[in-house]
Amino acid sequence: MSEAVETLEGWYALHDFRRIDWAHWQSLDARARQQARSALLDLAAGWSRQAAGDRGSYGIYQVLGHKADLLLLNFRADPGELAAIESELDRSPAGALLTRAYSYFSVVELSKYLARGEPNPDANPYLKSRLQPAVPPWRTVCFYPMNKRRAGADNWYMLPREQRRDMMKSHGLIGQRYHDRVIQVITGSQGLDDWEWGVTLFADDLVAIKKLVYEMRFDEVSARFADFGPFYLGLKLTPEAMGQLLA
Ligand code: 76R
Repeated sequence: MSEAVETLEGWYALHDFRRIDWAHWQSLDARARQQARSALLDLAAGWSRQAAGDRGSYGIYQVLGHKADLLLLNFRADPGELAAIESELDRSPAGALLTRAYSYFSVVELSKYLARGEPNPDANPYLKSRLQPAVPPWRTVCFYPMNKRRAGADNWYMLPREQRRDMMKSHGLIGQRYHDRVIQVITGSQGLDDWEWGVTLFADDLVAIKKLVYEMRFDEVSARFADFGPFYLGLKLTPEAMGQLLA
């Protein structure tokens, strides 16, 4: 058996993709629309207070295309807080308008392939900021789930650890060149959701995301060992702009 890589876990993540039920919205009068809008703004104000107190972070995005209308992204220390976020929304006056399109539950993960020494998040502010990520104010987000392949000779999990580490090093070097333009948050979901990892990429310019993902396709870790799920692309909304969608 080859040796598993140790991982560090941080905040839990819920990527909650919602569809706006426009038929239902059409059937509401102005007062009911207003109620739904202010319920949603109240919820977002609560998320914003958590973020201001470093007890979590959040981002709201308008999703392009048919797969969803909104992405409500929340990071929290406890999965119960994420469960509460879901049910508060569902029970609020906005709940009936926002049906579920997709969701992904995972936990921020750093692997120790490239770590030197024994990482200690309490003594290392950089590590802490990676494990408890702030959502950047950047315009675009891209989310997709992925697996590492287990097929014949291309079985990631049967490779010796050193070989995996060398490949991850090459992966990291490509990524590093996008350091100023793309922030990646890798969340692990082994045993938690349908895929093994969630990939969340933030950038101001979505072309930077496209170029990074394309370049990585040629790198062995992705070219030989990665299988990808659906891709979701979102543009950042202020809570007010989200509310405006329902006004
Ligand atoms: O965390 C670090 O910065 C150290 C180096 C590093 C690791 C360990 C790193 C860097 N990644 C790591 C782990 Mn990554 N990453 C992806 C994808 O679309 C694709 O081809 C793959 C999706 C992208 C785009 C990306 C970007 N990375 C991982 C893991 C866990 C694997 C495991 O443990 O087996 C996955 C699934 C994954 C996937 N990676 C970077 C980036 C970028 C941009 C960086 C550089 C970060 C920086 O230096 O700022």
